[in-house]
Formats: sequence, C-alpha cells, structure tokens
Amino acid sequence: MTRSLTILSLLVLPLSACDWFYGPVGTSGQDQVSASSESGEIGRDDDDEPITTGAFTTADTGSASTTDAGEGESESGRGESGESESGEGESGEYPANRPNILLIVADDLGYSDIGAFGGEIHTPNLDKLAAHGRILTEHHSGFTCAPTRSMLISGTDHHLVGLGRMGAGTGPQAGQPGYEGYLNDRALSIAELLRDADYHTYIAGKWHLGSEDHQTPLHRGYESSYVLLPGVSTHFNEFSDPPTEAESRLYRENGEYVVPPADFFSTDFYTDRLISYIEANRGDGKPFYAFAAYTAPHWPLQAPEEYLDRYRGVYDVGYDVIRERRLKKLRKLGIIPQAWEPNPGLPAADNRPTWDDLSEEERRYEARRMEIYAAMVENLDANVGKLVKYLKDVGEYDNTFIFFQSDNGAEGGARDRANADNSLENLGYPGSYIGVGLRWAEVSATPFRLYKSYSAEGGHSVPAIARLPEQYRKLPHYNGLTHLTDLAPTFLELAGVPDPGDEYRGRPVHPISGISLLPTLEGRASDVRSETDVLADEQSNHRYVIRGRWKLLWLEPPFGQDPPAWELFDLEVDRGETNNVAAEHPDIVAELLLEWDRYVQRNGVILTSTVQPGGGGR
Ligand SMILES: [Ca+2]
Repeated sequence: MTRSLTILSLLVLPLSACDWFYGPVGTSGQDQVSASSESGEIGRDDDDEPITTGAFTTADTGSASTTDAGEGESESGRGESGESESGEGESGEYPANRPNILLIVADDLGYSDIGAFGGEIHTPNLDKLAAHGRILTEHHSGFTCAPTRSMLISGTDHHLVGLGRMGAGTGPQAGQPGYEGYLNDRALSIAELLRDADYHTYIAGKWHLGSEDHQTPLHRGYESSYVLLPGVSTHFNEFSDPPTEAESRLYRENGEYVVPPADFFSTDFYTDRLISYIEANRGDGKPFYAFAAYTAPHWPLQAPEEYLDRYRGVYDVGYDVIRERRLKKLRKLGIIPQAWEPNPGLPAADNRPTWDDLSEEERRYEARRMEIYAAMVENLDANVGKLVKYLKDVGEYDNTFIFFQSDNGAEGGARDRANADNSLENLGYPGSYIGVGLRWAEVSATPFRLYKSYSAEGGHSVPAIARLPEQYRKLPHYNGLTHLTDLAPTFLELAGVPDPGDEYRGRPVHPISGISLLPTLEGRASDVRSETDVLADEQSNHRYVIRGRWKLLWLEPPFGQDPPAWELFDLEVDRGETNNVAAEHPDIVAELLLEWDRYVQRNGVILTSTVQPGGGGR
C-alpha cells in the first residue's frame, strides 16, 4: 500500500535464521534478499544487560486485608467441548530447529507509553527488542481485553468465536452464536494447533475466555498454564485469610483453582511461572510457544515498592507538556510523519478538567496516578528483560520469534474504588485501587483520538514489535496495516503447520481470517495487505472500517457526531481523526458502507444501538 515505507532491500537476516523449514505453506525461508542496513544498530549488541526483576520466592504465609473478587464478566452457559485430543505430533514429522515463539501482551498499555514509541517511561528492554526487531506502526487490536484474546487465539473475528461483546450477550444478542461470552467450540486455538504439531505450549497471565472447568487453557491446547480467569484483579495477593469462595476462584493452574502465594505481584509471578514451564522441558528437542499474557498496566494501578518512586516529579508538568514531548519524539523516531495533525484530546468539560483547572492538591494526586502507572510499565519492561535474559542464558534467544503488543488502547474510564485506601501516600501499594483516568489515558494514546473501548484509533491502534529469530538489527518501521488476527497464521507459518481451513480434527471451525506477517517481516513480500483489503471491527456499537488510506468511523454518543453520522478520515494524513471528510467523499463513504454491511453479514454482528445515522439506519 502507498503508506508502506517497506523496502525489500533493507532486510538483512543471517542465513542461519533460515536454516529451518517453514513448512507446507510453501515458503522455504531461503530466499532472503540481502541488503544494506538501516542506520544504527548493526549486528549483535548484547553488552547492555537488561534490567531484571528480583528473584521470586514462593513463601506462602497467609495475608491481606482488602479483598478483590475480580470484576471480570460472568460467563454463562457451557461450551460444548472446546477440547481436542492430545497432541500426536510424531517425532520426525516436523523439521528440526523450528523456532520457539514468545508472545508478550501488555494490558491497556497506550500507544506512546514505551520509549520505542515515544514515551518517557524507562523501558530499555522493550526498546532493545525494537532495536533487534521491527516496529509495526499501524497494528490494530481489539477494543477491549476479552474480544482481543479471542482473536489472538483463534486468528479470526471475535463475533464468530464467542466474544462478540464482553461477557454473554443480552437482549437481541442473548443466546446468539458468537455471543456466548466464552471461547466457543467453533473457535480454533493456536495453542492446540501448535501442541498438536509437537510444540510445548505455555501461558501465564490473563485468560478471560471462559472460567468453567471445560473452558480453561488446559482444554484449549495449553500444556502448562497459570491464569487469572476474569478480566481484572488486584496485582498483589490481597485475599482474605482464608480466601473467600470468590477469591479462590480467580486463578487456575493447569485447570485447578489456585490461590497465589502471599508475596504475589502479578507481572513478576507470571514471568517466573513461564520461565519455570520452559525450563521444565528444556532440552527435550521440542520448541515452545509461550504466551506472557501480562495484566499490567491494567487498573488497579499497583507496582512493587522498589518502583513506586522512580517517577517522582516527572508528571508535575501536566498532561499537555508530556503529550507534546511524546509527539516530538514520535516524529523524531519516524513513527508518525512530521506533517500530521495529532488529536488534541476531548474539550474541557465539568467532568473533564484540564491541568490548568486543577488545584495544587488535585495536580499532586493526578501526577501520582501517572507516576504509579509508569512504575507499573517499567516493571513490565523489566520482566520482558528477564524473559529475554533467560532465553539468552539458556541459548534459546537466537531461535525465538518474539512478538509484543498491547491488547487494546489505554484505559480512560473512572476506575477508582471508593472503599479502598486511596490516600496519596498509599497509591500503588496493596489496599489502593485506582485507574489512571481520562486525561492521562489521552496522553497514553498520543497521538490518537480517545482510548480503550472505542473504535477511534486510540482504542485499537497499539504498540507492536516483531523480532525474527537471529535478528540483531533494527529494521525500518513497517507502516502497512496489520491486525492481531495475523499472529495465528504467522505462528503457524513459523512452525511449518498448515492452515486447517474450516475443519480441525473432525470439528467445524471458523477459518483463520488474518494474514501471516512472516513474508513481509522477512522481506519476501512488500506488504501484508493490499489497498483493497478491509479491516473492520465493532464493539458496543462503536464501529470502524479501514480500506487502504480510508477509515469510516462510527462512534456512539456522546463521542459521535450530532446528529449521528458516520465519519470518514484519510489515515495517510489524519490518523489523529481531526478532519472528517465524509461530505467531500460520498463515493468512498458509500463503498465503505458496503464493506461494513459485508463485515456484519460475514461475522454475525448484532447491533443494539438506539441511534441511527441521519435518515438511513443500519
Ligand atoms: Ca486490556
């Protein structure tokens, strides 16, 4: 596509990266084009060691005062099976030296929070990953946690596989296919496909795809798993002693309910669990697929004490100054074009004060929110560093494909809990329970409009980094359209596993709709999508359709048009969505509305909006 800056000749990979066979998808991996390098980091540069977290110990004294029973959506109904036979991959059936796959997903991390994407937060390990990999500047995820996770695992639209919305459908969506509220039995699981192809499969972190006995990661192809079942819990063990029934049903390890240890901190613990799973089978000749499904920096904002004061004073300058700094760096890094209008944020209102509207006391509290958020992100980064260091220590880093992304945009909702100890001095510690708030979420989403839950760019454009096996060189940003459903086919291609189509092990399944990123990442193709390929999504009636440079956008009140109408933006010059050009391009609007209708039809989308675009109604 025209926006792509991809140049085939810029890719360099050592041949040893291509030693393994990519399998029946027909790519040998041997036809790399050789090339000149981009400016900057060439070759190995392992000298600057990543920051690591302290070692985790599993002392389990009882603990805690405040409780959190989790607020994930209730899952109703029962999936029919969700289970498949155990793996039967024969030794020798697959080529030797297939790469490991490490998927790292942050939770509610905004587009410009990490250093590699323009943020002031100290994230040396993710920045290093970008320096050994490739930044995807236009990677689209779901609008919220559970739909995103259903697309990551199945490789297709969330309306097909049970998460058409958060939780089970109500009203006209009740009982309808695709609105089960858990991953349904027509969904493929990338973990199942890889396990059946002789991969070890591990997950630690958030699941959010079903809590019942037959809906756990164990039943979806994960050999080892430690998961938070619903969408949220506190990041420490703040359980009652003994835990309440609700508390004791928040986590499962390998299918069984478990209570985290007393010194639990989510991100540190998940990293250690994942490493222990990899370590347990290391050296048996099988590659692994590991999913670090982190729950940071999702509310409540909490971090280990050693991180809490690292950003003292940094955010005292307020929202606009931080936002301007990020914009400057985003431009300098080439992530957004120089001449490009960023979104200015929502206008001031009684419930949306600007920094100038705040008292000194209010500013101190607001700044502290972002200090804790930044602490949480830095801890997340340190855990990424710990994973990478482990892989290097055991000699697996070279042969590991790594993909990092956020699951959706920054969280802008009001998440403070009234019955918590949210005194200034307790923020970030056990007992506190706050979110980052709307204005900082806008900063996190810089340069985009709105944040998590919305179909504007701030809701679903997420930071993303891909690193090929044996890649030690930063490749030019890829600016073409990519989508989270592209990961499943990418992983299959890496593993040499054929796409199963619409049936797997005798079970009808929704086929993968994403497109493998591998040809583009390896320089065998210039783009993932053509100018005529369409991306579309809907959640809570917020909608978008993207085709090439054009984005048709529908936002529900109060953020949509008044009177209600679709908006049209030229993403090539206006990804900040500041200049609605629908009136100037009625032909494009009409074409994209047809694409929208096709999307609704194809994916069984059931809209419940009470507002309709002027005169029409769709
Ligand atoms: Ca999320």
